[in-house]
Amino acid sequence: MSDIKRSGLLLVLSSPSGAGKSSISRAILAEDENIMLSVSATTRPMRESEVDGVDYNFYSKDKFQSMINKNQFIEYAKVFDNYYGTPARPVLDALDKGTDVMFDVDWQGGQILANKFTHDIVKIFILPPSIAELENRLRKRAQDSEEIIKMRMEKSEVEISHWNEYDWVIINHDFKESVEKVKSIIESERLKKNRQSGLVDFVSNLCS
Ligand SMILES: Nc1nc2c(ncn2[C@@H]2O[C@H](COP(=O)(O)OP(=O)(O)O)[C@@H](O)[C@H]2O)c(=O)[nH]1
Ligand SMILES: [Mg+2]
Repeated sequence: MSDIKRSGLLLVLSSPSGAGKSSISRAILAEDENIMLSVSATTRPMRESEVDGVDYNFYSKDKFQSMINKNQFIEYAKVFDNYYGTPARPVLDALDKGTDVMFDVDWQGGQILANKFTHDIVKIFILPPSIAELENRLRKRAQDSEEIIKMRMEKSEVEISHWNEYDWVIINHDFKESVEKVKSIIESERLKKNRQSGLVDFVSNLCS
């Protein structure tokens, strides 16, 4: 009776490009074995630093479209000029086993996931300390052309405008501090009473 498993949490992390979200999520994933990353599919070209199947599944537009047709995405969106989507199967399997799943998706993905998984969703938004700092980080990364950096900066404003749809907001002044903050959010969310399986039995044993 007491080992009814809770289903996993959906940890949605959004931010404008260059706010530090990817580094933060990587640090959390490396430390916590009960969290897996939802590896998205995308039609955008692979960056030099990326690994196919690890950072994204890099697909052609045709392959992506055929997955849409077969209903294989939980959500997908057009971001910049490319498609990004969350493959359903790995996510549903993990949640079923009680594994928490982290999502690096934009505000559109966040909205759809929140509508589909009302109870188990945790939405976290990462803000840059300033717009100048955001542009700095995009340039330092030196992975994108000037034209793409400009477009990303314009899109950043749209992404930032959705901050209020999130449960938790972190201003990323300091990488290590931000990682600690995300960790404490996850710990707190796991401690919510209706997410602690076996609590009723535990308490009734305690008092019998
Ligand atoms: N809706 C949705 N957005 C995604 C997905 N995967 C990535 N994104 C978002 O697409 C945007 C662009 O991602 P990317 O091209 O990797 O550039 P980045 O901004 O440097 O991380 C980011 O806001 C990601 O969070 C997905 O599966 N669904
Ligand atoms: Mg990213």
